[in-house]
Amino acid sequence: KKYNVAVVGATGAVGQTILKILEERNFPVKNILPLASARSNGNTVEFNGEKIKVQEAMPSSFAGIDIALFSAGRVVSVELAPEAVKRGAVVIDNSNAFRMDPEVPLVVPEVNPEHIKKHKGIIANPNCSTIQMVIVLKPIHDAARIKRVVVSTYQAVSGTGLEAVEELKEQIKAILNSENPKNEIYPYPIAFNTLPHIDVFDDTGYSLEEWKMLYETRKILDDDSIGVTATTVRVPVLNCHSESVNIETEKKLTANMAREILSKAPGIKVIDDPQMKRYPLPNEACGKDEVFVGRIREDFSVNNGLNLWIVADNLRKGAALNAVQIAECMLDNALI
Ligand code: A2P
Ligand code: 11C
Repeated sequence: KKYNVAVVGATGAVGQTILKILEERNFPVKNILPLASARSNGNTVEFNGEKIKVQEAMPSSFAGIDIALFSAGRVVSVELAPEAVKRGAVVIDNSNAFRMDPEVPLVVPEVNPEHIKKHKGIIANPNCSTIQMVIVLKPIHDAARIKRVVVSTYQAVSGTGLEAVEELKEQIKAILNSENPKNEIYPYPIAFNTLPHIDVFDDTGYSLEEWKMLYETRKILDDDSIGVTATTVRVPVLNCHSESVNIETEKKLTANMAREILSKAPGIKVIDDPQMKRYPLPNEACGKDEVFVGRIREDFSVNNGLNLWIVADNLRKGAALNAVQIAECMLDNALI
């Protein structure tokens, strides 16, 4: 059986990656419908070697659609996802619009595939920085019960979108030409800089990106007892998020035990040989599907602590790939 698939935000960084991944994985697509804003009228995207016209997303676009993959931001999801569901589509939504809705499963297929079964039309894709972290936390939690996580992120500009990727490139050129860098997307130049600011701040002093790492992790791991405290930082990397993660567990895990557990876990590749200068790097993770883990070592400042370094392609596993894997999981379980 083949399916009619709509990609909302098909001209964007994640949308284009979704199209590529549907092709690569031979997803059973009958017809593909690329949707974007009115600005993209007249544009085309490529799918399986064909140029396909982009259409403006509107409620009527979803008539006859079986699966709608949304990645056009929160406002578009809030407005159009319920319209797609009304017309019989299953929505896999990459925005933060529905993630914390108790009626909406929040899924990483390697971690909590069973949650998909409870869906009522919408399944949420977690935030990129949460996805790569929970893939690693899950096997450690199963083995030793995680009490608390302290995470600092080093997030690439592709997480913001294509305009941010352009902004970084332009700023690098400007600075190397001794010109003043222009910034529109971020409050300060990101080139040759780091910004401890991702998404909006609230009156606690934390940013929404930092809260997502707590609340999404608890929902995915189905355990509200886990503490997560985060500092999320934008770095001048084009693609792939990195994370320094400190984990305190109830039971003791040595670094070797953790390495062993992680090397057997789904979706993970351990690269951990510091003597040989081998550790995960954004430029090596780019274009890859796995979540890469290295620098696995004991935290000797507490009884049961681990430190590790996690890198993944935020456009792929952090967004597009995870969304397509959710769709595949639904097909495998006859949920569509
Ligand atoms: P468009 O290219 O027409 O603006 P990115 O995250 O890379 O910035 O991409 C955002 C994606 O969301 C783009 O595909 C963009 O389409 C799409 N988008 C933005 N606003 C809307 C809207 N109001 N309706 C549908 N798609 C939208
Ligand atoms: C970033 N994590 O890297 C963000 C992008 O909640 O879906 C995704 C924001 C979200 O900027």
